[in-house]
Amino acid sequence: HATEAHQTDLMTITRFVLNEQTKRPESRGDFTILLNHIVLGCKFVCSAVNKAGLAKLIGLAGETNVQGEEQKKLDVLSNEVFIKALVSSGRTCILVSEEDEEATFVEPSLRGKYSVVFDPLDGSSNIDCGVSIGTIFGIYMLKDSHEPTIEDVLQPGKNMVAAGYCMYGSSCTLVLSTGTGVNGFTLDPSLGEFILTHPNIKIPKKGKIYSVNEGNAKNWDGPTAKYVEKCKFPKDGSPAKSLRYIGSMVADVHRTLLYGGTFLYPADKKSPNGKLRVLYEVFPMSFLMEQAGGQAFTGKLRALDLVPEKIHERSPIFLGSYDDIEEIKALYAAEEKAA
Ligand code: P6P
Repeated sequence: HATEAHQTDLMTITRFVLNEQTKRPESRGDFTILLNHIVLGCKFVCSAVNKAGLAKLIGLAGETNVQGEEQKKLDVLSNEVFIKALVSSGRTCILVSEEDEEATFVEPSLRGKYSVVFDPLDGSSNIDCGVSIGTIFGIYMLKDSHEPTIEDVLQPGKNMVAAGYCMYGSSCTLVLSTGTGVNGFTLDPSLGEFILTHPNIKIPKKGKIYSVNEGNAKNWDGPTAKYVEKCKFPKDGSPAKSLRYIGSMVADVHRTLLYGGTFLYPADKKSPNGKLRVLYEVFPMSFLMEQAGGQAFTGKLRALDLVPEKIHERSPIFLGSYDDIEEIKALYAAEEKAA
């Protein structure tokens, strides 16, 4: 009967979130409406990315497609779709996108109580070789109704009410947390619905994989170098870890969430704040990691405690299995003490 139930009792992402939200007395359905518009954006991007292989159809900026239309790069196109979907939801007030230098302040007639920070197509440089890429998003709720200012999105990640990513790979998987655990949904193209496929995701306490761009090794600081050395040449006789690095954050983080281990984008001499952006890469992934029982650390503090000063600022990030990140924190603490 279980399979029958599955076939007829479809747990779509909308139904799942509605169930969660109705448990909150103050909920008026706004979040569910907002999420539905984010899901619409993800469905569009999934379809466009899958077609991207037919380059002539999608083309790249500056090229024209078979209809002779000027084609936009996929990340520009995706950004426009998300901005329009979020504004038209009538539930947002400030939008921060990796693609836009300035934040978007929604006009008063369409203004709602949520701010959304997002990277519409992270890792888009990997499209041409078919590597999985993704949309990453985080959601803040405005405390009370006041004229929104940029300060309303320069909040620590721990104030986010929800975060998630959608990975465009062999299948289209949306992983979401609204603060009560992490759940994964897979797009069923025949229904056009995201169906619950990964309920209550928990990251293994320890992992056998580390994920970092070893090409930056010459620029790493002491603790990072020591941690990677320990992964490759363990002193306690345990087996060496495997290195898995895809170079697309959503894909590397999704594997880490499901299989365990660590994902690092450390600071280095060339980039003292690392490469990944605080608001729409570090915070959402750190939120998910903590909700799944893992940790996220910047080398100095808990990632979600960071208070951003600029909407595109960067931070080093070490995230993954709880015990593995404890090891990294101990190495940084030891360096702190020795200093
Ligand atoms: P590197 C992709 O360009 C990205 O922003 C993330 O998705 C990814 O984790 C990182 O950069 C890869 O950076 O320097 O290792 O190529």
